[in-house]
Amino acid sequence: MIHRIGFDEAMELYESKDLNYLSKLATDIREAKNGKKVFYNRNFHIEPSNICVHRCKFCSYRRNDASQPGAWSMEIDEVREYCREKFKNGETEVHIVGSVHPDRDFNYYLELVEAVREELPKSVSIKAYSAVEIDDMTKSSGLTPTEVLKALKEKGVDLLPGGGAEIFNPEIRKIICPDKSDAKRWLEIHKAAHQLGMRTNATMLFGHMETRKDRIEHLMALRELQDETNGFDAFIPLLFKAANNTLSHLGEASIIETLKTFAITRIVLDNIPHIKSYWPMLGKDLCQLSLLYGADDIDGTINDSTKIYSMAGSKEGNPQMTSSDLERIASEAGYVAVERDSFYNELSK
Ligand code: V47
Repeated sequence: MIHRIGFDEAMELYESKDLNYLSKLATDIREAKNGKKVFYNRNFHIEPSNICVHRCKFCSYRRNDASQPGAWSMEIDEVREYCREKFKNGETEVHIVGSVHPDRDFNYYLELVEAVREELPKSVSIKAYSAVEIDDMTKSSGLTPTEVLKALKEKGVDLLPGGGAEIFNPEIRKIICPDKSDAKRWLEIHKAAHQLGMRTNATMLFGHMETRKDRIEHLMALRELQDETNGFDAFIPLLFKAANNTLSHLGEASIIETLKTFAITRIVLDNIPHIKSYWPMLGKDLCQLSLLYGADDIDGTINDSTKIYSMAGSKEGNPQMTSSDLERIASEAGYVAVERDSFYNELSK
């Protein structure tokens, strides 16, 4: 049994220049938890709109209103058509992530889930919405998080994605996303989901203004909630991409800092089973390398259905991979790719 790491020890490891040692520590933990398996799923995203009331400085995707170039907003029928277009190869998950649209109310989001549920087979899980979107739904409906989540669950939401966590430090949050749900609210919404028996993910946006200390504190807040609820399945370190946003001048974290962050994440989050390496944002090469620093999940086939990262400068312009592409990424790193469903049940071929 590896002992639980404290803040000072985590900081010390982060400062270490011995990348091989960090890789070894993280790999020992990932192999104790997940053996030689690298999980992936067949999935696609629905991004219903990029028109958003929030002004997050790291976001390259958002637009103020429909008149701005590059803005879009899907009506329910368009969402239905999009599902028919994207569902092709036995996908098992659809991930809905959008924006906090100024003119959409709670009913729209319920109808959207209902439409997706009707268009896709029962074997497809619906992962929606982020805690920030759910917080907005509580405001527009006057309901509590639990009531909103219950209603979404009834319409067909199976699990929650990890978006909107950014970095929990209030001072940094005040600068990069001043007007959206704070850390306390994000954690409260995930806790409410866990109490309803819903599995959720967690994220951390790193490589902008935050320090290593902020990152470790973020991880520890997640670890504390997980001790209480055990509702998180996966943690996704999201590398800040710097193109076309108001934080572009900050540049991006180096490859070494990124790999160290994966390793520290795996070491600190001893109670979260999976660390997901999200290739549409990292790029395929860095995603593959992260498998040697604690990651055990490479998410999905995507089918060219997300724009958030390409708009922020990811080199994966129209992201899509086949199962064999994902299997190759895992096997070259010395691992065995295993297709999973949204709840990490292994699927046989
Ligand atoms: O919260 C926005 C991030 C997140 C940028 O749960 C950016 O399986 C980098 O949460 N550079 C939304 N990141 C996406 C998300 C997610 C992604 C993949 C898998 C899962 C999951 C969840 O995207 C936002 C924000 O942190 N983001 N802009 C950017 N410029």
